[in-house]
Amino acid sequence: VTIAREVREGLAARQFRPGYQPRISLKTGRIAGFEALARWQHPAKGLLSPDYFGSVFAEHELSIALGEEVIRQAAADVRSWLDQGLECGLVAVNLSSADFSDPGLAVRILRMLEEAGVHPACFEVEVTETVFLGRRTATASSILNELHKAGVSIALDDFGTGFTSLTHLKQYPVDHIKIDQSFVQNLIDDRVDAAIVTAIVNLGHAMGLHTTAEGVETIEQAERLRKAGCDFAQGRLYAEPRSGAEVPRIIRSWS
Ligand code: G
Ligand code: G
Ligand code: MN
Ligand code: NA
Repeated sequence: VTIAREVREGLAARQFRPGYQPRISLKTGRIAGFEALARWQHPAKGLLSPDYFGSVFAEHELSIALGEEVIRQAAADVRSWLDQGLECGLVAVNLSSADFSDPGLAVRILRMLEEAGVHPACFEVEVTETVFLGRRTATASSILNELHKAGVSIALDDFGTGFTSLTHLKQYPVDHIKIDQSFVQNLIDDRVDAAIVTAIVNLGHAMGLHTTAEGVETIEQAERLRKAGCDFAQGRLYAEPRSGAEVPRIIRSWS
């Protein structure tokens, strides 16, 4: 069986769900939000991450179907947390370039949020700069503008790697920069990585954007990031991605 076929079957059997990883404010030490990451509760293979099935994010039809499953569940979860009086902050979902092959992507996302009774301002979409390359940049631009106008926050994911061009920060409605974990990993020992992180944080602030450091694993890294002025941190130091059922406990322990 190909992975695409397996994923299709898993989707039909409702085996996919979001894993939520908290994002913590380095200023207050409180929860600022969560990133929803697709997870597969496989009947035979256990809990699988995109290491196993992530290749389908490059396939238009399947990435869209999987994204829809994650967004729908995330929206329902947010509604239920808010109903319990829990402040979950901004909940982010990831979009791949393939998702932008659908010109109706923004309308579809906004409809899912509306159906769940969740305000768009509770949501964020994370995109990497690959969506700004290739033939469909005009479509990507209008989709992001549509989402942004409705109140959805736009995050640039994996910032600083691959296709970074500062022009993207001018051309697209970006609210939030997520500093790639590769710069965070050796932040303490590598002066170049430390300089890059500081430069990204300063650039973000000069433009009025929020900054999050990803892949934060140690207290030393978090402390260095806080001193550099980085707003938020995400990583194993705080929590691995967890099921929706575990989120209320995470919110309570960080508030
Ligand atoms: O936890 P981690 O292994 O989940 O994530 C691996 C990669 O998969 C990340 O780059 C993340 O952006 C991507 N990813 C996770 N969930 C989704 C999703 O629902 N849609 C898309 N397009 N990408 C996702
Ligand atoms: O969407 P994005 O490409 O940013 O996906 C983030 C990835 O980082 C996911 O695969 C997630 O599981 C992973 N991750 C989360 N916390 C940590 C961490 O502390 N260290 C490392 N190396 N990876 C992490
Ligand atoms: Mn991400
Ligand atoms: Na990232």
